Amino acid sequence: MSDKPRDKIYASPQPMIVDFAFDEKVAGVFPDMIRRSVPGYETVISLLGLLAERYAKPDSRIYDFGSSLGAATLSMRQRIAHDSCRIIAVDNSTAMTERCRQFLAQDDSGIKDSGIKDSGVEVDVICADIRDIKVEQASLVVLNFTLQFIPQAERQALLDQIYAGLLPGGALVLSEKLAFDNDNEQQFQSDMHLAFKKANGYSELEISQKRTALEKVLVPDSFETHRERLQQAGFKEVHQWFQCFNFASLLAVK
Ligand code: GEK
Repeated sequence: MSDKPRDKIYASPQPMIVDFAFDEKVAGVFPDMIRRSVPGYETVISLLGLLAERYAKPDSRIYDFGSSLGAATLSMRQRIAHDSCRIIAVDNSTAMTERCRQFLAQDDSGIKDSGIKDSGVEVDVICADIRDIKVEQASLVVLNFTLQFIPQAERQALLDQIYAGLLPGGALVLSEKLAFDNDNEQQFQSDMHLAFKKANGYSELEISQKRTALEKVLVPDSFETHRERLQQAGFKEVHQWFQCFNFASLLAVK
């Protein structure tokens, strides 16, 4: 059982379903919501720390785009060995960035008290649209379940500008909900995602109301589309390092 506030946002019938937004209500229950909705989320978060340990270079920047409450930032900060690195966590929801700053402040003391690691990696939390941020001197950029919220027509330009700001050998982690071209696979993966949400205590009503709210907001692409975009941006290596049902994570290296 989790001690996090429980997500009941879509638990009662809503007269009109409005488009999903990362507002105060969502930010308040976000850790519970994402854990119960995205299969493999906690594994991806913890393994991001290992990827950061491998790719973060001294005197470089690490960008966490669509940072929400800073789970990916925290995981990376705990594993990055170079104090001269700086993490730039960016989200355009004020509800998320305000809470993110509080979580980071709490984590700071937690690390020092436990004596696990006194991380000197500084974090800037910025409330902005990731499309307006110029990526510079980056050894690692993380888009952990964020690109899916950017209009499809703007995804290539964002990846191009991330590529331009990465150092040679730098990496992009791209985690996304996937769509599948094969109808049978699409059916299987969606069925399993539905089973996952039900097993985590979401009712049919909650699942269906949230699906309607997300319909125009979260638009998934196929693995092939992601790979083509990354290659077009210039990435020379693209690896899929994680998949759990219809959620996957790719690593692209410059
Ligand atoms: C995690 N990465 O816990 N500019 C900035 N932020 C944006 C934009 C944008 N244009 N569009 C959406 N967001 C996190 C989880 S959640 C995924 C990422 C999910 C932000 C949005 O405000 C939200 O906080 C985040 O992207 C997506 O590892 O909820 O499924």
